[in-house]
Amino acid sequence: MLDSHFRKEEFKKSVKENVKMLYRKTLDEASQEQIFQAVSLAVKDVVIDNWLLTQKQYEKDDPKIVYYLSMEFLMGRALGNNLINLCAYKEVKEALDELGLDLNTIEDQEPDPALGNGGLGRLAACFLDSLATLGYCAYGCGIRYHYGLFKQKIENGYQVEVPDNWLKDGYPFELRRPEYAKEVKFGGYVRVEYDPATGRNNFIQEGYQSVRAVPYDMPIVGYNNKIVNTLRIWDAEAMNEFQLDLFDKGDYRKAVEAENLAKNICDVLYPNDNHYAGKELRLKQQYFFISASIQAAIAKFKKKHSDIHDLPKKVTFQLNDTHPTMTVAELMRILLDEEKLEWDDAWDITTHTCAYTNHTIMAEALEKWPIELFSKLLPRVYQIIEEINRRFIEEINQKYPGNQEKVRKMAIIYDGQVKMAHLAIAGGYSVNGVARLHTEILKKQELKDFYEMYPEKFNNKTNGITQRRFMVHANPLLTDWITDHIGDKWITDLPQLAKLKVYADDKKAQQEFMNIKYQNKVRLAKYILEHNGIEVDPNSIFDVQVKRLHEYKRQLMNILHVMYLYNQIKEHPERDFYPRTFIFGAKATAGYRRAKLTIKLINSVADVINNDASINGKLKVVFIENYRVSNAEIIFAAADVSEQISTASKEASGTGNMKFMLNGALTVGTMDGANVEIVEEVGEENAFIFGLSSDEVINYENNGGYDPMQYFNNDPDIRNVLMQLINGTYSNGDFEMFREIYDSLLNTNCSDRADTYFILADFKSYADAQRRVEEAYRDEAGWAKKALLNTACSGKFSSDRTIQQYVDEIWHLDKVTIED
Ligand code: 26V
Repeated sequence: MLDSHFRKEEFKKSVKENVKMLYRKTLDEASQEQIFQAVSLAVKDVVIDNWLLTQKQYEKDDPKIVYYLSMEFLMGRALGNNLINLCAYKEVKEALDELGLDLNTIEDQEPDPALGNGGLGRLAACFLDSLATLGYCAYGCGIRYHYGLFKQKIENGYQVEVPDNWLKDGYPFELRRPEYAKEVKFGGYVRVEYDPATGRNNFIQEGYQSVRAVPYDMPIVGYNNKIVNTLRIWDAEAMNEFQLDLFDKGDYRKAVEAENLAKNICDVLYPNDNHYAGKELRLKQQYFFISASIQAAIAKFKKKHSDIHDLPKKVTFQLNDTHPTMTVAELMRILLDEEKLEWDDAWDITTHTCAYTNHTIMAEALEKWPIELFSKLLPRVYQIIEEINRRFIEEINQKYPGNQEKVRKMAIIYDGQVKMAHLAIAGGYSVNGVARLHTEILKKQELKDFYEMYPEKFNNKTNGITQRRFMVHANPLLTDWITDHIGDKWITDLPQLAKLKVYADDKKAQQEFMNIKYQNKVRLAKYILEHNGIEVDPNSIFDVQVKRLHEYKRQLMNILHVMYLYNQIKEHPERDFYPRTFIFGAKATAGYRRAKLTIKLINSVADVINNDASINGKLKVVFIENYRVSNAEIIFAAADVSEQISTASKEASGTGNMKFMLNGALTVGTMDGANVEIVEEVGEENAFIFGLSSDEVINYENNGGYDPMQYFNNDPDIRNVLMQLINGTYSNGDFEMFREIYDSLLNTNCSDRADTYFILADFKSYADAQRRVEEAYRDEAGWAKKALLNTACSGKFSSDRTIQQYVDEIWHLDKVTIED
């Protein structure tokens, strides 16, 4: 399907026109950035036609809508992706070639919209792509942060954070929609007023400050189906009229306060990943975008439907973790105070409209807001939560008479705190984990009491990724090769990749497959040279760990193992050692000291090893600065080995693991998160599994008995490596630089338990898995077969499959096709 707007001549004309109109320039005078804007505008023109068409169809069909509510959408660049999904990439590339322009260079002008931290935000972006591609009516709802996730610079081996001013040149793929603005109220108090007409109390919020929420819409282009959905992100502005009103009354201070309140709500994405900090501004952000989104959703519903009781038939609010849990209370507020429903009615509607996804079992990520803070900022919402809590405790008491322990563990408000996960579970009809193992741990451990009370709410939805971005856009060579062999249906039906299995033993196919991998490694090597100034050998094994830096993900174990290998090579220079390049990419939350020190350690080890001529380049270590969606695409395509080495039970799913697998990398991993299902699909012989099981880890955690000192005392290899942390080997003789890391592994005084993440327990079995990697890689045909099988068996991990399961088992949406 080739849209008429992408007839080359017309497209070329449109680009030239745009450059003229926007900048009063001719093509050869325009900068690459200006050309990016002009090309994007030409693409947007086509997208907008389909956007209108889609909205018309929705208007006509009135399908059920899912609102995917998320504090984060880690979208990555839009231009290339839109061209892929419009099936116009190649045509546009040619058209631009003919104008003497390079599409890759133009794509590189686009800032990465980085409105997310990591896995949870990127998953939201993949889901939007799949929803549009499968033809479901869906809105992403979020926040238009003016500054996305910080950019990372490495200075002297340390991470330095630089603000990400992604909007500074204007973002061509957003549309401001002031006509849909909503008022959001903060603070003040609640006045109760008896209404004789209804015989009920009215609850009126007074003395509050208002913020105007203005939506910006971004198009979400479905693949080859003319569907364009909407990501709606809200920006905060001062309420001008309201302000004037206050000013008239002489309340200047309040007017200024309201203005300031609006100013900073959308300033910046909180850069924490898996760590709750309890900041007031974050609570403001949560209520801000939820109130605006829910108001807009109800207004839209009421345009077509007269009976609010039908809401659950037409709308689902999916809560992406607990961050949007305010939805439960805000929906109750609207149903009670504005729609004037009785409590039971309102609760029935709410609990059939909201659904919650849990993305982590890390205790430090659980959101618990102090009552003080909450009730001051959101007095009416807090009142409603109190009543939800009162009734919920009643229910617990009915089910477990006299069991105070249950109340203590399950109450929504307890110990002066509002527990958002408990509210999300009580207030919704579905609770899901994001991989089979994760969901089982939720049911058996973290949320055991809730599972016991509401078993019917619990379900699993194993994560997935979109092959449109992570294969078609990221890996054009492999895309063409696959399509040459099995046709192109896999682009919307990933399990078709299984048809590649017949080529696993085919010598020619193996060679072609590995040759493509080689070319992608050359591409990455070039990127590394340009951006890091390090030369790497594309013939070496590319062993990659890219993800947020967190102790539970154990980048530390990886670099300790590199130190161990280096020792081995120095001690046994005569031994055969297959050249290896260890590649890291990771951002650490600014305040996370130990994570930042781990980055310094990786860079210090890299410095020593990369500059040691005596090892003949057998080992290289690269830390790729500013890991993000755009360079991720280059990295996944080039990886031989995928490091998925979290402490078992800690990684809810992982999604990078799936991107590597799709691109033919072999997993070195623990039996954690979705790794379990990856191994199930590809076979244990095509991965390198090691380490404690989640049961073993949980058992140690519950019953004690783990002593890292034992490993230190009994294993000279481990002892050597640890001593090098404090003997200056990697710190120019400074004994103190990495002492904290050393202590974290051995010293019980510095945390409640030393080596919280069982690095020493798993070290040797990790090293053994890595030995197996080397051995396997030496067998060229054997490796090619394994790599090819990883791609062939990755069909399950498409977000298309995940979304279809959400639709079938939670959302029950209607499929829409565009008639024209
Ligand atoms: C949590 C928090 C806690 C409160 C403060 C700020 C903040 C910011 C982000 C998060 C999200 C952490 C949860 C998360 O990203 N989980 C990841 O979700 C992925 C998608 O389901 C999954 O693949 C990863 O295993 C999981 O770590």
